[in-house]
Amino acid sequence: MSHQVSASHHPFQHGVLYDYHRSSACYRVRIALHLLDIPYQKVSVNLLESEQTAAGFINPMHAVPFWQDEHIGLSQSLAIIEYLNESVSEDDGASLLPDDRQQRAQCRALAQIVACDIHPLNNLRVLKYLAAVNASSDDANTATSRSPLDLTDSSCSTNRGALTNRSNKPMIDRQHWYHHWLAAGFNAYEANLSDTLFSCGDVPTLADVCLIPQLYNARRFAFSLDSYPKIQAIETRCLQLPAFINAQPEVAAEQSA
Ligand SMILES: N[C@@H](CCC(=O)N[C@@H](CS)C(=O)NCC(=O)O)C(=O)O
Repeated sequence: MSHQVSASHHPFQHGVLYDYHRSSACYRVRIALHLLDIPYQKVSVNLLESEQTAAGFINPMHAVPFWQDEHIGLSQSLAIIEYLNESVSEDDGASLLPDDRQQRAQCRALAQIVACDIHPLNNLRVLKYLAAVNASSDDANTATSRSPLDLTDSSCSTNRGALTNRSNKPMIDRQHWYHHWLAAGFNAYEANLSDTLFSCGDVPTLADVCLIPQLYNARRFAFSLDSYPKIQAIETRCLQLPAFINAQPEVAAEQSA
């Protein structure tokens, strides 16, 4: 499997990625674009300023990434990556998926551990919703208000790791929640790995494209990766490759500045 694509065979004239540098779903697409050597332009969408929620935003799901080219407008990172992959593979045989059918299925399964079983549960709107539910159960009793993102409220007390509000109702702690779903997913991911250089063989694939951004998020939330030696070894290898380095949030932020 090769990731080299000749410059004359780019499948799109006008590929545009609606992107936020810290979004891990966008980070996946940026890695894939670099691995497939597809040139593109970016439209920055600032999630912290809720630009994705604007009426008429290009993605009715109000999320990034979103891909637009002369043929299609497309949401969902995995759909975008498979579309990009197929568009390039048709011309050059480069692929982010293994040739072997069983390995291909296994690769998609690993990618979906991250994209379906970890990420959606730890997404910004889910964390905001948790915070709002916590706040409303407290506010109903105390008539205080707080930011929907503030889950470390001083009015919470801990009881064997569980948080309660002033009226002793259980609250969900953001860090606990985040770590719980990371551990569930990474435990399964690690258990599925064999002794190959990358997640599915000896070249990077769709699985690695999903894994690396999730590891970036895990570190942001102070999640220990000590229990995952194979995952860590794969991360080290990926982060030596230009396609992964150039897609990193810090690099993407500089490019957008
Ligand atoms: N399943 C979607 C998830 C897209 C998604 O939720 N993106 C996040 C950033 S990683 C987002 O835009 N969140 C905005 C929000 O939650 O308000 C995908 O894989 O593209």
